Amino acid sequence: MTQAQATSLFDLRGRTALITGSTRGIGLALAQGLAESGASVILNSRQTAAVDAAVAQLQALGLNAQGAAFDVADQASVEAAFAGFDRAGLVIDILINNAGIQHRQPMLDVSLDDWNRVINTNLTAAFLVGRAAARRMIDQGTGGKIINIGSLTSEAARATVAPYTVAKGGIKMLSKAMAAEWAQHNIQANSIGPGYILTDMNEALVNNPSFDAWVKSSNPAQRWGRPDELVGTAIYLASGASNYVNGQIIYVDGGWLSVL
Ligand code: GCO
Repeated sequence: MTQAQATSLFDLRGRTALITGSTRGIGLALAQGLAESGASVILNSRQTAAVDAAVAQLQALGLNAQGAAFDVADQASVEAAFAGFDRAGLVIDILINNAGIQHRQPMLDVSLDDWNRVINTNLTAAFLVGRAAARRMIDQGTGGKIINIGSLTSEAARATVAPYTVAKGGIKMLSKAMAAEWAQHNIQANSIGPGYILTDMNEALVNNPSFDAWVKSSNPAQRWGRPDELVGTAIYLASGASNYVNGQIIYVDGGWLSVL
C-alpha cells in the first residue's frame, strides 16, 4: 500500500457530515476533526445563536461548516430539518448522533418527566435522526456512516445517573439494530464510548475533588480525556477504513473498562 492509498482510506473530502449537539464539547471537537479531514460539516443544537457562533468558529479556521438548528428529540423538527436538507440538495453521508444531556439524582427520586427527557434526548433522538438519514442513504443508494455516541455507561452502571445509563446502554444496541437492518444498504452504524472527558457537561464532576481523584485513580491512564482524543476514532468510523465494521462500540476511555 502506498502512502497516498493509506491516507485516502481516511479521507473525508466530498462527504457531508451532520453532527448533532455540536456547538461545544465532544460534538464540536468531532465536527472540527471531521472538517479537518475534508468533510463539509453541519452543526446542530436547538439554539440558533449557539449554532451560528460554532459555525463562525470553524469557518474562521478555514473549515467548511454550516448550521442547522433543530430539536433532535422532536420528530416534526427532525423531519422539517431533513426536508430542508433535501431542498438544499444536501446529502448526509455521515451522521454523528452526539446530542446528549445528563441528570444526576438518586433513582428513587427521579421523576417520570426527568426520566423521559433524558431517554428522549440521548436515545430516541438517535433513532429519529438516524432513521431520517438512513431513509435517504438507502433511497439514494449511496450508503453512509452512522456513529452513535455511547458512554462508559453503555457497559457499566454508575449510581445517580440511571436514565443516562439506560439510554447509553440503548445506544450500544441501537447501533447493532441499525447494522442488522441497514448493512445490506452499505450503511455502517457503530458507537463510540467515551471515557471521562473534560467537557462542560462534566464540569460539576471535574470540580468535585473526590470525583476527580476517583477518575484519576480508577483509570490506568490516571487522567481525564480531552474531546479531541475522540477524533481519530470518529474519522476511522466515518471513513472507508471501516467499510466492513458494523454494530461495534469502541471505547475511548484510557483503559478504564479494562481494569473494571
Ligand atoms: C456523568 C456521567 C458521564 C460520564 C461519561 C463517561 O455523571 O455525567 O458519568 O458524563 O463522563 O458517561 O462515559
